[in-house]
Amino acid sequence: MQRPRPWIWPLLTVAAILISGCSDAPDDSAVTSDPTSGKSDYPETWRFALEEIEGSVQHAYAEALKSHIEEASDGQVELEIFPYGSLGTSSQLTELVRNGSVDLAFASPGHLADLIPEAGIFTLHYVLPEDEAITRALFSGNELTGLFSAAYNERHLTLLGFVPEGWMAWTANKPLKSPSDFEGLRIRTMTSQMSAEAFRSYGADPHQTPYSQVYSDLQLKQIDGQTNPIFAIEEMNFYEVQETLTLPRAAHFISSVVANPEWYAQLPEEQQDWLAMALIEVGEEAWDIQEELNQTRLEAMLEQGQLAVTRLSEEERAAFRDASKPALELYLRQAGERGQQILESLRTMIADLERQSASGTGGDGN
Ligand code: 6CS
Repeated sequence: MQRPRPWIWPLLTVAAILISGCSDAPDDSAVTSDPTSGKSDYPETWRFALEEIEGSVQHAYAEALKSHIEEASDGQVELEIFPYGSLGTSSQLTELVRNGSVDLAFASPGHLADLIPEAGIFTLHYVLPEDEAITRALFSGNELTGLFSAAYNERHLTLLGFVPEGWMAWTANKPLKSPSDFEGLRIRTMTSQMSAEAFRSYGADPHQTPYSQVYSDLQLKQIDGQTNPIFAIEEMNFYEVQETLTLPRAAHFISSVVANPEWYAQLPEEQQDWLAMALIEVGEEAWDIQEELNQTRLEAMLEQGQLAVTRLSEEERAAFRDASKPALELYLRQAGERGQQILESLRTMIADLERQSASGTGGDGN
């Protein structure tokens, strides 16, 4: 499938200006309701901005959310999806949802952590468990989301949930098996200070750039490597301009789904319920969506025979875990007391899930 590349950013600015000027709030004169059914006779449109292109995990998630909401509302609500490339960079999307130009958006902590340092915990390495069933349980239910709600609210965002999108892989032109392999490596990271610090801790020279710039920077040799989940490395064609893929099992790519607080607050209770129900249902499907996409995209890249894959041993991972401490210290400095509490709560939740798993009692993260 031909995917968009290169990116035409000036057009996006125009699109962002256009969308900021339009509103779906119905003009009173146009509203006609059937008083017997309580239904308005026009569909209401909710605008959902994505940080990823069509075919991605976020796009599959948004399509699933769309069908759940449209079905639950019997067509009274339509979800309009704006894939990456139609509105702006991740940071710009966050601004669009904060100012109400879009209603819903994906906001990845890797970009968001400068605004919401508490969310930067997901940029840290070796904090989330290696066991995927435990990670899945951790992200199901509302307990984890609840830890971050106040931090998001204070920065004018309503947090609706976190979406895990798979393990982050490292690509470069050499295997990255020890921190010394990172010495001086110009690696592209997401734009927050914490994203960069995770690799500066290994001795790398991080370049914090938008997603849309990564391919050309690799092609033009402005950078030596980058980090992203496997499905993204395939669909953004990064594998075409890289020779190695290292699988360190250090961090998952986590994104968050956010809403504009005023938009969310003015939704009738019934619509908030449709949204809440759809988020629960799609949240359960999201893990399978990412697992399938990451698996099939890895196979597709391997078939092309262009990338050499390295999986780190436990010993090699331990060396990175030791070297990652400066990034944890930056998180604690920037996220303060609440960040410390989030870290402790997260560790307690993981330990509880590990105990339940070891004793065979399971657990769903609630
Ligand atoms: O690397 C990035 O910037 C982006 N990566 C993914 C997989 N999703 C969105 C994010 O902006």
